[in-house]
Amino acid sequence: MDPITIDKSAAVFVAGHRGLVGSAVVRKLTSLGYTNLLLRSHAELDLTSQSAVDAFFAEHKPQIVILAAAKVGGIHANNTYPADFITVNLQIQTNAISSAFKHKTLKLLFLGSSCIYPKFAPQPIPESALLTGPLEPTNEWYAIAKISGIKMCQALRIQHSFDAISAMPTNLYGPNDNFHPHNSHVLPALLRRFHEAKLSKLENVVVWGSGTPLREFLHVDDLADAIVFLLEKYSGLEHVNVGSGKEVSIKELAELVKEVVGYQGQIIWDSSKPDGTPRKLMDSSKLASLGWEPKITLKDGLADTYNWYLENVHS
Ligand code: GFB
Repeated sequence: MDPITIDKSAAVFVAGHRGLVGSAVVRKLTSLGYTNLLLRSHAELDLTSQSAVDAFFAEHKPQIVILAAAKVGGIHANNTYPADFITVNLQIQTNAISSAFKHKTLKLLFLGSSCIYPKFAPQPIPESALLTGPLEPTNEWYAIAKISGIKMCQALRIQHSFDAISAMPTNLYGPNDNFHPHNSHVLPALLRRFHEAKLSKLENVVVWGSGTPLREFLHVDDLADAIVFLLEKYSGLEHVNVGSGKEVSIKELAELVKEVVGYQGQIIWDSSKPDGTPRKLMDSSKLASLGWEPKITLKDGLADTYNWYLENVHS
């Protein structure tokens, strides 16, 4: 199937437009001149309600759907609320994908996560590693939901030629991230903890785990760029990894956040907290071969995110 040409006036439904990914996609589409974005807050449209989602699609008939709505969280939230992570994500994606198909959406992009891959997948992780081994237990519930989304897109493409593609981003960060002290991902959690420690003149900051896990981080504006690139250029069965290609240890990340925030105290490691998967670097060579590459370095992205946090969350 060849990629369709997307008109800038096409009706584009960005599900989850207030979240980290959705808000970045809206910024990107707006800057490119897309004029007909369909945006609904959670209060306006409950994506877990099949009847509400179907009525929305029946009325507005979105031509393009970017499925960036999901229940997400860091290692602690995933480990603590497994029922919420599997149930809510399966509901949101099943409702949106099936209604998009039923109401003849021209193209849908489903967003997954690098945690779909086995805990001990070969590194860097190629797309072909999917379903080749057991998942990381702390986030298998979320991962199973996301794997189901990929498979649903593939099944609809095979059986009905529905143009649904899936992108698998690595660990993301940026404006509109969740800065909750316990339920967020490591990068926003540390930005907040080091900032508050600086203000309170604390001597120590506690960071979870051993510091040895390796993670790859991508600024969400780079992801939004890749999403639009894939919508315009890709129409294939297999999902596509979207990473920065650069990995850092959690210890290196903590040092970098400390530097960006300007905190002077010590770091203490809490080994009672889980490390999660030891390493998670994606092989994004497929996307590179299509002609896309990331632009934002971790240091620049961290500084940008810290500024956003200062202006919008905590001053
Ligand atoms: O960001 P994070 O929760 O995501 O944790 P995962 C990454 C690493 O940072 C782990 C350590 O080794 C944590 O132990 N860490 C250190 C911290 N301090 C903190 C802290 O204050 N908060 C957090 N959250 N971590 C998630 C999955 O796994 O990755 C999700 O649970 C999703 O499902 C996401 O896939 C991208 O990379 O471990």
